[in-house]
Amino acid sequence: MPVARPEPQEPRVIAHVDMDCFYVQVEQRRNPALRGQPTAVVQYNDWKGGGLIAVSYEARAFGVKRSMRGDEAKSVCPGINLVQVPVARGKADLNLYRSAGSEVVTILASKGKCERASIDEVYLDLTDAAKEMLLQAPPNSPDEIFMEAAKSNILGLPSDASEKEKNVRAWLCRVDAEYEDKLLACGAIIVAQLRGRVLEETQFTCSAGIAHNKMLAKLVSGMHKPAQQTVVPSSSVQDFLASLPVKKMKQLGGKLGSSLKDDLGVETIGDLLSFTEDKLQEQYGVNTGTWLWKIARGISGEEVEDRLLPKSHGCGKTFPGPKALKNSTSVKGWLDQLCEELSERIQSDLNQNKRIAQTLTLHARASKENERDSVKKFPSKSCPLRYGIGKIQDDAMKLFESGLHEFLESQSTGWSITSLSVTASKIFDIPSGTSSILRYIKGPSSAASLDLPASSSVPEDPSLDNQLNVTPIHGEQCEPSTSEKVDGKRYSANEGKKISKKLPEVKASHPRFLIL
Ligand code: TTP
Ligand code: CA
Ligand code: CA
Repeated sequence: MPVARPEPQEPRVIAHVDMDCFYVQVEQRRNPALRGQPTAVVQYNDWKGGGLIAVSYEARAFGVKRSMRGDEAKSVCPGINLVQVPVARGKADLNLYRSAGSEVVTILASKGKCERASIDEVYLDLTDAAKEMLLQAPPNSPDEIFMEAAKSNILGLPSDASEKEKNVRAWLCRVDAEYEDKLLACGAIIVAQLRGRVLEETQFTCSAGIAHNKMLAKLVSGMHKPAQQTVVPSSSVQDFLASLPVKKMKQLGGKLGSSLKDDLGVETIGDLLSFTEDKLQEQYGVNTGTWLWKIARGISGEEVEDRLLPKSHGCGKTFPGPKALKNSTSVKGWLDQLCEELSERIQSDLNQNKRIAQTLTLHARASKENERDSVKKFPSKSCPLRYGIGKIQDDAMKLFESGLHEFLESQSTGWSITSLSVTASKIFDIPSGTSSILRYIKGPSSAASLDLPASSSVPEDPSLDNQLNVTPIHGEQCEPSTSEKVDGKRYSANEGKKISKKLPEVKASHPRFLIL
């Protein structure tokens, strides 16, 4: 459920940085012959040439889209290079892309608080760096970085292309500007500098949004791509939101967004301005109502978290068309593979970063025989996570069976599964000096469970109990999202008034989007 956070008193400078056609760039770095060529990365699959998951901007110019399969992409762009995602255990192996993302994060984290938000994007809080720049070297030096910053897109400036750079340069160094605009100008220069370093050190281009809060920075980072940045001065927020379709907002991609449209006739974020806070609270509850009232005004107090590591680990696979799984044996075979990878990933997170995951969640997409568009979704199921491949595999299968039972509503009908994923979440740092836990988890065998000594100094959490049952602790219906956050283009959310209560923290992942 979206919650309105108190707004900070002081203006902040927040950036959202998103890599351009990320997997394609990683492949282009591996094989420079692909640079500048129409290229797409394809998910391992031989059905209709595999599903596209990343498309270069050259290929986009031919009309190639991520929703296409390889065969279709070839028909609209015969010269396209299709690169297969590396495969391990019969499924996509994203390690290459994950570590490329980490290279970028290391550079971006050098100027302030950095939150890794997905495999290819981060939020940065550049407030202190911008203040320091303003004190020491106000933005007026015509060096390379300034020239790059002068290519920024500043919302609200005249869009006359021939004058654009001149206008932006003037905006960046206005002496009579408001303090908060001056900070934003410094932010634009810092981001230009960071993007330059990313390019130099990794060969990757990225795009960015720079604003006074996370929400606005995220909304504009994908507005001008590739290799560009967009700045949102406070004075242009109202115009920007006035025409912004509600679905562009991360939390409004689902039922809440649909309800705004159907029940209140709200099409754009700006349309929300015609409702009082009371009315929105009455309709959607106190928290969501206030949150809606605030976003209509571009207000968002959400902090950038100091986190360079992923919030969860997920492994998934889709089984499109004829590949759909139709019996428990084949589901078990694939679940075992997914759990093996998940187990390796959480184990290495534990070894390298001293972090423990507490919750195991299973998501699936299913349909019933003779029911093409099943209304009922396969419910996501969670349970406390027990370390050790065998335990994770057993628990995941039990979660699947429990979900299937609910999905079928006691009918004895055929079914098919078109996507499966397992996620390890609620990850926390082991407090330093807690060696007993490490010893326990590493254990004498690889199937050691997370049996914590009673004297452990780990924060209390019911899922860390020394109990081995796998009764799902969250048995809620969870809508599998149809999209992941994609630079403002496609979103999903489950924040409707009713379902938000049922979904405390477990989010469904995009079946084709493999979480960090
Ligand atoms: P995105 O940032 O959504 O897209 P992108 O980086 O390919 O392109 P853009 O320039 O528009 O930002 O996703 C980052 C990577 O995540 C993408 O390169 C491939 C992967 N991905 C999937 O595997 N499946 C998906 O459905 C999506 C949306 C992304
Ligand atoms: Ca991207
Ligand atoms: Ca992204």
